[in-house]
Amino acid sequence: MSKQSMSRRGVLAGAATIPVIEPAQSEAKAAAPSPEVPSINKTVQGNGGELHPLSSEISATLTTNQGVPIGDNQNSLRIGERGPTTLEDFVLREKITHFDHERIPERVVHARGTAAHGYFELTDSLADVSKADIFQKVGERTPVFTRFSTVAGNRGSTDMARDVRGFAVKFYTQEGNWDLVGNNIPVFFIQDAMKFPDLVHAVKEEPDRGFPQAASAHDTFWDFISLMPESMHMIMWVMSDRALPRSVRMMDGFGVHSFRLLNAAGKSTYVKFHWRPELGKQSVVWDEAVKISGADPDYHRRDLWNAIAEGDFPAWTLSVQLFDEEFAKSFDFDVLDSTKLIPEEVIPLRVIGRMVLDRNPTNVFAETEQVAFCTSHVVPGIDFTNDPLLQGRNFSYLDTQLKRLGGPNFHQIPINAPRCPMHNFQRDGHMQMSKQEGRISYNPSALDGPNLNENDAKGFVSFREHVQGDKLRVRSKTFSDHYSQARQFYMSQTKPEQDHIVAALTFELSKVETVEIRTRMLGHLVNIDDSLAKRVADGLGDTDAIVNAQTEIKARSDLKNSPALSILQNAQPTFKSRVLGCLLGEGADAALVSALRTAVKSAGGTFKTIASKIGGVVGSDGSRIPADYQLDGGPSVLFDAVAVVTSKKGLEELSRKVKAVEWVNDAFSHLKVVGLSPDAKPLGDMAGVKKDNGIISLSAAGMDDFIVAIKGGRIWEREPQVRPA
Ligand code: HDE
Repeated sequence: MSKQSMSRRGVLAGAATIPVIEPAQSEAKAAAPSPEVPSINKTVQGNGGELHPLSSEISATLTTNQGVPIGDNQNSLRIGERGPTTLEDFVLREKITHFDHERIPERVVHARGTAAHGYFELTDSLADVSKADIFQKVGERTPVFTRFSTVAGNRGSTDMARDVRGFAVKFYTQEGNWDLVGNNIPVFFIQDAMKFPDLVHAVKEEPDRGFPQAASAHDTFWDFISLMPESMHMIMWVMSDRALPRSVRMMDGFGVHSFRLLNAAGKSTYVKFHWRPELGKQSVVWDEAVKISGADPDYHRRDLWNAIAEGDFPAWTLSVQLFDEEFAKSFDFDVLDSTKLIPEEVIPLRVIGRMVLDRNPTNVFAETEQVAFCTSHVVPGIDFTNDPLLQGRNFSYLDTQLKRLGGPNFHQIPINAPRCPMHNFQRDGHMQMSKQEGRISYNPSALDGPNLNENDAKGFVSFREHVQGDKLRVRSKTFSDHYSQARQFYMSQTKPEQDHIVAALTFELSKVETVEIRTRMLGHLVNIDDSLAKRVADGLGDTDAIVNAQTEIKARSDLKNSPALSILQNAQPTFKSRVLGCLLGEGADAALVSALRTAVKSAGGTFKTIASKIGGVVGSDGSRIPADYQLDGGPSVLFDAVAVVTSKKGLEELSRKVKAVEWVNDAFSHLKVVGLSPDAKPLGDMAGVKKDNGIISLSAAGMDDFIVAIKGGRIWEREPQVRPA
């Protein structure tokens, strides 16, 4: 027998397997104990069962799921060296079977998500209006797990789609889990849960062709929308910059529906929940979003992960808008209609707490994928309203989790398990993980056994609401105004923000092949605002007269503008947590690079270098300045502001590269602040850079102008020049 055939290939001599003689080096390494292995085994063990006294001896050994030590993890059991594999090979079959079942159904919507652990700290007590424990004691911290998501795309789609973002928070309170399953936009497309499957089918990839992925710019979406006037307010939001967040750390969150808070006396106060990012809101421009999708489709998840890993913990304030029945009756719109919001100028936000995300998941499947949010997960002191969307959601989420997670015991998966005592007489079921002992599995019982009883003082009690009426399939007339708040949103935007809405509608509708759908949409836009419709029609090259869509209620023009609805009117100058990309040429002024790095860091930002080679460049003082990105892998779309530092010699080399010219041109056309060292100016000229407030000459002697400029964000005045209407 040759030496080779005696190796770990598992040869048969007669009926007996010849034992391993010469394990390959890598195999020996795989089998050798390493510090990580025991903990892996422990996790696999993970059923709470006690270890057999002998098993510690083999704790570094790979085992099957039954705990059987595995002798060979490289080769399947076969007949003869080149023969067929045996059915008997339970090690192979178990491993492959488990692998085949690794995926669970992805979420039909919100499939692509990223999440983190953290805490919520109460800063203002709501004890007068809610008996919920989480709202009582100022300073009390409640653990949370928060998942951000896009809606339309599948799990592997880009983070940068134009889309609503999910903002779902699971609070592990002392009285059970409360899930606030919100979005980054305060209104929704539809008014009744009945329409949700239609909406989602319309926006998802078209079923006959399987595309487009993660995009609303196609016929079925706009066909549906153009037949659903109730979606117009939401359409204004999703065509705005809100649908293109720069980072999930820089976007709002909203509970959307009106909920109820109940105090100890059972008194109800309506509430709307708002999350506000402490880093301020920031969006990207559309062309940037498209290019980031190519450069880094994981842009948002990487950003969140890195920030938390580096200790730069994102935080949001939680605010409430509180109101009573009297306000609800007097308000211009129905507070049960999720296509409407209550402007902050009408009911100001009261800040009650702060959420900080300070820990990344350690296993995306176990945590981000298996987390099961349900709107029906509320705690005593928080209750529902009759919003027909919320009522439908209360059914849908639980139903979804049963399908996705496979059975009624999904609350036992660690990420979903409450962190407070939990006991009842629900028993058994698929994947029951606990040993539910004893004779008593019912209530009431007078036998010896667990004596669990309801508690009407502490327990969940629904708001006592008087409800009476005929059983009907109707939509309340109070839900009929579809255009007024759409108009109010559009009117409340700054000029650049309005331009973006026009551009987004023009882009999306230009992708619609069926002319009638485009015409129908223009009929809705003209109901919102004449000039909006005309500008979009003009952008589409549609010269026909626009015919108003039929409507019972015309858009009101008496609603006051709400500056709170605009991102730009609320922007605070800051470079905190933002990134500066510095393109380096050979011989770059080392003192200038160092001054830039220091200034950016002291403004709270991150400094990244980009060079033709990942090895970096040799600076003016002869020392090597390493690069964080090679030019092709570090396009300027990945940075909030840019600088180019080069010598004359380095300039020559950079100018020959289309990529370097494109790098500067993109930054300029994405309205970024561009800092240029004296020798970098010709590269700016080649890239079409024209002098404005955002084009700064860099000098090691003074960084102040540059830092003030980058804190200001984008140079909006440049936009008409680079993207004329
Ligand atoms: Fe959801 N939604 N939704 N939704 N939704 C789901 O639940 C549904 C709605 C939202 O990170 C699903 O576990 C219906 C509004 C978020 O895991 C599903 C209706 C808002 C997430 C579902 C709505 C949301 C979901 C899919 C109309 C903002 C992701 C997977 C009545 C307030 C949570 C899942 C996570 C997920 C149903 C409308 C937010 C199918 C029927 C309005 C953030 O159950």
